[in-house]
Amino acid sequence: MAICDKYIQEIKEKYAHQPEFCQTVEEVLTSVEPVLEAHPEYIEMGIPERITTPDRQYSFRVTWVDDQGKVQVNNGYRIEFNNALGPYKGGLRFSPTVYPGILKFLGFEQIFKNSLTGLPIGGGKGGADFDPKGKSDGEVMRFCQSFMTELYSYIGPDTDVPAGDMGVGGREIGYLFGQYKRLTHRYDSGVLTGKPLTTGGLLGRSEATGYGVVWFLREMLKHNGDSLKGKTVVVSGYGNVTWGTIKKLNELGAKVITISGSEGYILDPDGISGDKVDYLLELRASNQRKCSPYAEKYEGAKFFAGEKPWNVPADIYIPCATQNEITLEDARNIVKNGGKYVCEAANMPSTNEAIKYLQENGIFFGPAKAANAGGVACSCIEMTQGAEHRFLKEEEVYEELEQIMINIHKQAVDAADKYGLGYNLVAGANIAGFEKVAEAMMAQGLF
Ligand code: 2IT
Repeated sequence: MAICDKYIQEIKEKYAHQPEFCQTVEEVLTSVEPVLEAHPEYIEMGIPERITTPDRQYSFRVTWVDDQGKVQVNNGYRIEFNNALGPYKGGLRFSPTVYPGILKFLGFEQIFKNSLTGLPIGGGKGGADFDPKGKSDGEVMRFCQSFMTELYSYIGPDTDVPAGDMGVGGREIGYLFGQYKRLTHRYDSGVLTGKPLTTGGLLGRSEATGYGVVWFLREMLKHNGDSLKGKTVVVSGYGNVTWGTIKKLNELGAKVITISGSEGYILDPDGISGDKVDYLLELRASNQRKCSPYAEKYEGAKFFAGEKPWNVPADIYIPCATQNEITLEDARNIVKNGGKYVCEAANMPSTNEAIKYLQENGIFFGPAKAANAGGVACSCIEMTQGAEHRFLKEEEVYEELEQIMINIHKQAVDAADKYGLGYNLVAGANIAGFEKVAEAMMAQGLF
């Protein structure tokens, strides 16, 4: 029996009520099996148990008043998962789907993603079961202020540094930062990242995740003697990550033909380029969680209600929306339709069965924790900018980001090679991310 099986089994029994967390633990521990075999001292020092258990988890009530004067109550959380490499770092998600299992899966993934960036950041995640859909600006501000009132004593530029995730963008981070400042009387620029540009934000942070994904994808293609020029791409989502991804794909000569929302997907055979790309920002700002208005605005585009875009034939597929949006059935469609590459931009958008099927059927697969690490990498650059009390130029940011993405791809390739696993970026990314954290944990004694 493989060493990792025992740990995976224990987690599955103990956390059966948190299936997303069990899913990511299974993926990571299965990948690092050869590392555990080579390092019995990791087992002796309890690395598998300790790395799968958060350092600490905060949960708090968030009380606020809506526009009708009615009292509203939500649940807020911050999970500080592992700080072996640096302060806890990871986004906040505001969505009615948020519960501790979602944040534990995101926090666990974040440990290895942050490790892969090569920057000194640990892993954490937080959020609330607040639904931004249809909320007024005032309601969002009052919610953020109340959320920060509960959170501020746990975070700090060298302790724990939240950022955005689904439902949390520059506007929300601005309100959260304003309240942190009110409560502490400190302009701790490095306490939050993804700040508005007027408030210590980093030029290029909004584009960072999407640009990073495409630079990572370009490395995958290069490795296989291929290029993005003339490739047809199916992407999902319509938010910030989708927007940045499409912008960079267009720049590098690929053609993007889909976006999606929770209510269906858009097929635009002419390609989503020019002002259509900026229209995505409008869609997102409307807070309606819908992509269908795109088809009303642009001739030739068609809306498919209640469907996902994975049955549309293309060379490359980039899930940018949410967890588990590519199931085994979707993976079968991708293979059947002649797809060659799947590169994950959202966190854990593919089920483990889907990943396995895609890899077994010759699809080159780029896992999220490697491919979408550009966002958090730029967050760390934003922390540095804050600490240095200056502003970086956009070119400086992009130059560093591009290099980070090239390095992440190389680390994953090398790690898989070291254990004789071939071009397996899933195993390689998990191994490279894990090794650094495990070594730091060994160096720091029991915690
Ligand atoms: O999933 C992610 O990497 C993020 N939401 C960004 C985290 C961050 O701290 O910038």
